[in-house]
Amino acid sequence: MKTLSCLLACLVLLSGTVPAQVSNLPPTSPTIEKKTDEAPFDIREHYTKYEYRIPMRDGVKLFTAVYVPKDQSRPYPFLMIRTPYSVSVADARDGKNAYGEDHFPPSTRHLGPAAEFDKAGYIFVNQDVRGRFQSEGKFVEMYPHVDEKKSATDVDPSTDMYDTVDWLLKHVPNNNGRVGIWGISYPGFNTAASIIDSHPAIKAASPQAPMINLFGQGDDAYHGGAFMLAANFSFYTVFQLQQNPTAEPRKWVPFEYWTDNGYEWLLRQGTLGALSKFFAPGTSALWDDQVRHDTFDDYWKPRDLAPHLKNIHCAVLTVGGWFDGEDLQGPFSAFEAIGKNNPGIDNKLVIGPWIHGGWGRLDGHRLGNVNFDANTADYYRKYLVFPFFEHHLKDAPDPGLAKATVFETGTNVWRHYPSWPPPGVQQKTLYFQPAGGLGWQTPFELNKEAIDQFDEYISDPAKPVPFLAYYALAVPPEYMVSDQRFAATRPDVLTYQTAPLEEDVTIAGPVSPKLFVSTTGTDSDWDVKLIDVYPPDYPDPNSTDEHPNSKTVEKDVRPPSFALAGYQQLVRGEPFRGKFRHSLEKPEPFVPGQVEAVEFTMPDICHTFRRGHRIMVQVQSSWFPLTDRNPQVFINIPDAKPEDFRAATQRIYRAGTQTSGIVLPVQTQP
Ligand code: PG9
Repeated sequence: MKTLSCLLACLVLLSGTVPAQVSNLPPTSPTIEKKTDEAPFDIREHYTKYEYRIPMRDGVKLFTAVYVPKDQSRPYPFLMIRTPYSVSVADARDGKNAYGEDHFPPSTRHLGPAAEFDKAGYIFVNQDVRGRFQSEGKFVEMYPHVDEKKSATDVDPSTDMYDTVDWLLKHVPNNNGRVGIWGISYPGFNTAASIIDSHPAIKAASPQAPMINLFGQGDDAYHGGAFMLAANFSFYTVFQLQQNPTAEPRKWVPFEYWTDNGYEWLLRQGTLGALSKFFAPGTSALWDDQVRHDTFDDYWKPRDLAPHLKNIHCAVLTVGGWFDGEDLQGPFSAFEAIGKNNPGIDNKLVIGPWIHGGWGRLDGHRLGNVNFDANTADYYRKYLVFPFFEHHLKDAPDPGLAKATVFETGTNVWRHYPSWPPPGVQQKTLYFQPAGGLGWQTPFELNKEAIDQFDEYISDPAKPVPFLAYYALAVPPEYMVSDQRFAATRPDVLTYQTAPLEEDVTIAGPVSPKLFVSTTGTDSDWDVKLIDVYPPDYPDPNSTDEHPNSKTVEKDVRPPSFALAGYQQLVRGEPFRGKFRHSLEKPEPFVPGQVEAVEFTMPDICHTFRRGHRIMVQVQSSWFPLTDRNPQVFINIPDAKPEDFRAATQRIYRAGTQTSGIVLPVQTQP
């Protein structure tokens, strides 16, 4: 291991960075490793499957599939997943009957977070959560945690987990008395919610892309108070309440738009209220909850999991992706709350350059037209998540993971930090300047005569700014790194950019726009995009860059399709609905023409803008259909009528004391 550390230290020095904590991890593969064509691991050959209906304290029985290694020469830990999407590891979306002790996942799937787990041997436990598929009970969206449990009927994911673990320990032979739990997205939420008041046998958990707060904090439903329309309409037209237990998992049949142009289709539907007609009678309950609760109200407050993440006694490895279009903020909220509420536990974070769940199923070498020069997801599976569970559940050597293992885009290196955000960052403001400039000097410092300067545009809800330059349905995840040149040329998008950078600028942490605005309306969205502008002579991607594993590349991560010279890569974008500028609970109208401050925080990044690139900021008042349209009048938007939607003239002020800009956590030391 000493040799390895020396090697890593040399590599680290060569890469010009000395991470705050040199762990003993093997370095990221500097090249794209060819996958070995080994035969897929046959689960049926190595595991016996059992199905149980485990009784909870309130009498409800939860359907639980258990896969036990045939090799009984040694005891094994449990490794669980608790899901609302059917225990079928083949996922109910393929419509096959996923149940039955003779049904095994196809060789393309694995039972654990990575193929390594299946081969290493665990007792895998897959459970339908309460109220889903073959489990009894009532499904509740993001099941609120019950702090004061007074009787056996006070149940929640933590009690269901506690009762399940108790039962498994007593009924499944040859276990080693330890339990791990993991899951991505909703299963990630269930992982975080299930380890509260941990059962003592739970030794390790990995909440991955967990939803922590669906309103206002950047998870699935609302971002800055704007409703994430395209993603949620596509999701809730399929994810609906069921009469439980269901005889068979329904096939995940995506909504049929009869077009590939989601922008035009959703624009043509007009208002949020008009979309209800596309739900069969009695199937819109979950959708209605999302749409009707459009402030941080008594529906959303108990569903904010962060304040309940207490009394956790296991090691936690929270995982997320910089380009997760669904639950980008959840991993940061979970990592922060678990660390704050449970001092002393082994609480760690991994963030890679991945789309939602990409770390579990892709090799992570590319997204859209952006290349990461290594199989980042393979690295995570092999050197991060697998050793984490092996150590805590089987006493394998401690992998020595850093507190925060994060992939720095732009330079394409893994950083191993003692905290997140990392030490050594300085909050600096890039100010909007005249003629579309962007710089560390205020316009006032540039020109003392500069007062009351502003830029303005007309925002027309009938012609909202698209979030894609091409036709698509739902939300193609590559949008989070896509080219923004199509928007920069629009008259309803303000664009500010620096001169070409004379040196690298690394941003590590949350990014906070601070705007001074006015509108002729009484409400408005202020959507901000931070963009990396490639130089005009940037070399074309290697057209022979036929990734050796290109057959494994999913449509989400399509290979480069054009030259990158002048590419305007989205690094982070976030909407903000102006009526929430003082409170997410109590929206307030704008006074037409009155200048107001609008300040908000966008989810974290870890990105280096390379020397010769430019930093760009775009500001706009619609981002469709990523978010729903703001009528630009102060109104209850779910009840808005088509005639309520009005154009407005928007102003961004950049002079005197009302100088708009964006606050960036600039890394001053590597
Ligand atoms: N992030 C997905 C989701 C959860 C809850 C509401 C809407 C979407 C998911 O993949 O679970």
